[in-house]
Formats: sequence, C-alpha cells, structure tokens
Amino acid sequence: MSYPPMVITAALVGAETTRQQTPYLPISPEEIAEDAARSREEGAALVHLHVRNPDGSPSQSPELFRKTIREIRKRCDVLIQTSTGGAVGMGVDERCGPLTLEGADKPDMATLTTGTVNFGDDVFWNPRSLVREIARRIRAAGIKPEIECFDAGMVDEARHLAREGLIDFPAHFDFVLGVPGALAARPEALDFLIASLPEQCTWTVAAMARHQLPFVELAAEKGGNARVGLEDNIYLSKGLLAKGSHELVAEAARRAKAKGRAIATPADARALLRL
Ligand code: KMH
Ligand code: ZN
Repeated sequence: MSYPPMVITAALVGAETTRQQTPYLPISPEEIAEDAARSREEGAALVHLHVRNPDGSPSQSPELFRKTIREIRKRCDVLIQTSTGGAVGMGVDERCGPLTLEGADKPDMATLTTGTVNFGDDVFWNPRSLVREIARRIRAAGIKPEIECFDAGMVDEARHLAREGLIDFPAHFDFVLGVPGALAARPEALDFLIASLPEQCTWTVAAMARHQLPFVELAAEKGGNARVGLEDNIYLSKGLLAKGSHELVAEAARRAKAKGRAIATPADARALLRL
C-alpha cells in the first residue's frame, strides 16, 4: 500500500526532562530555535513546543513563547505546535498562555489532552470541564488542536467534544504511549487506537523512552506519523545520549525511509493535517 509522506514532529523540550539527565536539553529561546532549525533540516515538519525559564523550570509564559516562536521562524519554516498541557499542577490560564499569541506569533497548532491520567508519580489533571474550557480557548484562537491521548478513553472523549461542537472532525490525534501509569507502548495498543479513530482522522504516535524509535517504524508501516525528541526520550541508542532532538529526527527519518515512506515537508504537513 502506498501511504502519504510521514509527518515527523520534534518534541524539543517538554516540561520534565532536565539538564541533569542530559546536557543537550535546549533551554533558552535561541537554543530551542537552533534545535528546531536542525530538526527541520533532518526532516521534522512540525515542532511540539514547551518553553523554560532561565533556571530550567517549565513555563507557559506567552512572552517566552513569543520570543521562542520568533527565533524559530527567523531560522526556518517548521510548523509550530504549542503545548497547553504545560507541567503538572499548572492552572488553566497558565496552561493556555501560548493561545493568547496573535498575528505573526500565533502557533499553527496547540495540544488538547482529553482526559486525566496518572503521569509517573504525579497526576496530569484534565477533568471534563477543564478539557472543554481549553477546547473553547483553542477554538476561539482559531488554532488547530492536536488531540493528545494518553489512554484509550481519550479517543472516545474526543467524539463527545466533536458532538458538542468544541472540535471538528476529521481531527489530528497524537497517541502518547508509555507514560508510567498510563497506556503502555505496546503494538496492540497502537492497533486498537488506530481502529478506534473516527473516519478520516490522522494520527501520530509518541512513544516514550526506548520505545520511541521502534514506534517510528510501526507508524511508518501502518501509514501514520511519528513524534520523537528529548521531551519523550533522551537516548539515540542504549546508553548514548542524543545531542539534541535533531539527532532523533534524523534517525526517525532514516527508519521511515527504510520502510518506504517519504518525509513530509511543512507544506505537505499543512495539507495532510488540514491546517
Ligand atoms: N508535560 C505534561 C504534563 C502537552 O504538551 O500538551 C503534559 C504534556 C502534554 O506535555
Ligand atoms: Zn508536551
């Protein structure tokens, strides 16, 4: 079967990865933008973006997002998806900080997690009322959501949101697999999620840690898209730290091409994800 080009997303920073774990984590807007540009060169069409305070702690500050988005767009044409998940414990206004950016600073996409989930020893808190509030804010900003599913029921909740007019179908989904306490990174889980998708919806898989690169291959075989990067995995291979998300993007592109998939440009991704 011939599939469309694969959209590779680079999750450059995240909220949890630390400089203690890897010295290659980008923190300043310029460092993040440099890794975004190198990831674009290696085949990423989209970056999933978090930002950090100068001390490395997670932030959802619109000003930090603005600066980072400007630095990225100065360097390259990669599409930008801002997080509304932020870090566990943040309130709704803080989480939605990047949705307030307008004009040339507006993100191309924003994440929308559709349920509460255990997140390691923490809880990523997304009660139904909060999910609806974030969905309304994404819609009001005129930004395309990526539906983040950490567990199977979150796909079903997206159906409720569509019925309520809070998101449009066909939508784009991201299956986040392997967070401790949530749905594991198992091929059968991915098959179930794909089978659960509403018609014509598109999907990306983001598998954690050592599962990240093998799931790029599964996504390539099954006609989907993949997310890699330091947010979810810091190793290029066992014991070898990736020197930035761009190295993981390069390896993902190599594996996808070996499975016969072309790699999407940002223009391809715009069309495929209906931005
Ligand atoms: N940092 C996690 C608690 C998102 O970006 O929307 C949430 C997260 C999902 O990373
Ligand atoms: Zn994230």
